[in-house]
Amino acid sequence: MVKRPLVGVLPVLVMLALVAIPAGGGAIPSNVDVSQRAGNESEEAIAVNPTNPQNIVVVTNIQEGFSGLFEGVSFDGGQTWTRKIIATGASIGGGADGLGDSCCDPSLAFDQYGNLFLSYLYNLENVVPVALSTDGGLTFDVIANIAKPPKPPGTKGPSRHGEYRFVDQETIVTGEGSVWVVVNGGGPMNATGARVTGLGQVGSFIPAEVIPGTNNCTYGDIAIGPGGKVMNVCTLTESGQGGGKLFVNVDPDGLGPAGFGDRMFVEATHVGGFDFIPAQPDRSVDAEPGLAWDRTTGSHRGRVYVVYTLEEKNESDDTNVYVRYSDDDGKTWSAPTRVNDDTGTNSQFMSKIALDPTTGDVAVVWYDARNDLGAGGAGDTDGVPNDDAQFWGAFSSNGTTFTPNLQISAGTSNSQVSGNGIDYGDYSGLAFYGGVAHPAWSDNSNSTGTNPDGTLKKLDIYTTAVAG
Ligand SMILES: [Ca+2]
Ligand SMILES: [Ca+2]
Ligand SMILES: [Ca+2]
Ligand SMILES: [Ca+2]
Repeated sequence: MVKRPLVGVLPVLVMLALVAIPAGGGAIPSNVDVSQRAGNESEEAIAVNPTNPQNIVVVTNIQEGFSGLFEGVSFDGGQTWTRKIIATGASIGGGADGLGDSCCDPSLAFDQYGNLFLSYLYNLENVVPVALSTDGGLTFDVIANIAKPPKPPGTKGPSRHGEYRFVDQETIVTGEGSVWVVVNGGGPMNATGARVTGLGQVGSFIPAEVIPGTNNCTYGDIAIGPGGKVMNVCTLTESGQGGGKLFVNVDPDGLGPAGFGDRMFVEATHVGGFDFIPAQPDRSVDAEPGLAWDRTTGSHRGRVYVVYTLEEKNESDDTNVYVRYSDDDGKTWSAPTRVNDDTGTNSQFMSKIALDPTTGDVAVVWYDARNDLGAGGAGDTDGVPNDDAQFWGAFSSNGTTFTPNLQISAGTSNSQVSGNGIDYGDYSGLAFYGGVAHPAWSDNSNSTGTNPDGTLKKLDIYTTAVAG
């Protein structure tokens, strides 16, 4: 997310140790440094190939000039990674890989056929690329550039004020034989999708739809439900340190002729579009809502989960991670369940949710400052309270009860000393398949001893495997 106007080989021990650790067992799972590169990496997307769960792909921002994206590809379940920089062209279609010029905001999704979709923001152009890989992330081709939706002649549709002055905050998802992209079109949110019938078999994207009532509603997510219906979530407003109202809209027939319906209110989070907390002092956080929709044949088929950050008292910096769910396509929502189980008042932020399509279970991960009391020790790098973060997570089979929280990162990070300018960025990454969660986060602890500029406290991208 741009949030305008602001504008190797691993040691044998690690290879042997990257075995999924059951949640709640108290042990911290073995961390792997995916990027191992000088400079800062942040804003990480991660996806697991359902046709070969040993195939995992990570794409992230790189700091220098926001020109190019880091990509890591693994074919051994995340133990070892090939690493490269992609999308370093000067304009659309440019560069050795044809991915053009990139700024940031990568989003990734594998589908049931093994197609890997990548979306990101160009540096210059106000369209959104969709790139497809049919070889597990080794190579990509841009198959579409999503443009401003056509204006229906003679109709008075949803407000489109300022549309496509810029594009921001795109997200790509798959499911039910479709791929969908949602993007902040400079005013309202826009969404489009395409039919997918097999590996490399992707139809044309439908003309982008304007999602009603979403002017200045952004930093959201999109999910595909049973039968191909689609839900968007976003947060109002896109600026400030308060507000942060969450709304969802549903397109009931997905790629069919019906558009998105009216927005439905979910929650007031007290987290504005740029809400500063000690652990994100340069970038701030937003409520960062995320969706996961159960398309399994299990007992909660049709249940859609939303995760978000809520600040208990506005400007208290006591942010917490909550989950609610809906069994009626967003019309009504369950009572909120607080996921983080600490007893203090420090910050939890930038959560991510993912649903395992083989079980219907959900995983939630987030950055967590619970162990930074400013008193030294493992959770505090500098004697200042609540400004250092670890990465934590929990699992649930129903959205109401969660496992005891699991510390995922072995180390403790301080985003500001990285000099990244955007701290850990705007989001974290999570994939969940076959009973194993694969989180991805920005980390400058150098707990693995593999960060080439770890002594300078630059950020690398870390991952691990956690059995849910
Ligand atoms: Ca606030
Ligand atoms: Ca808290
Ligand atoms: Ca501290
Ligand atoms: Ca680095």
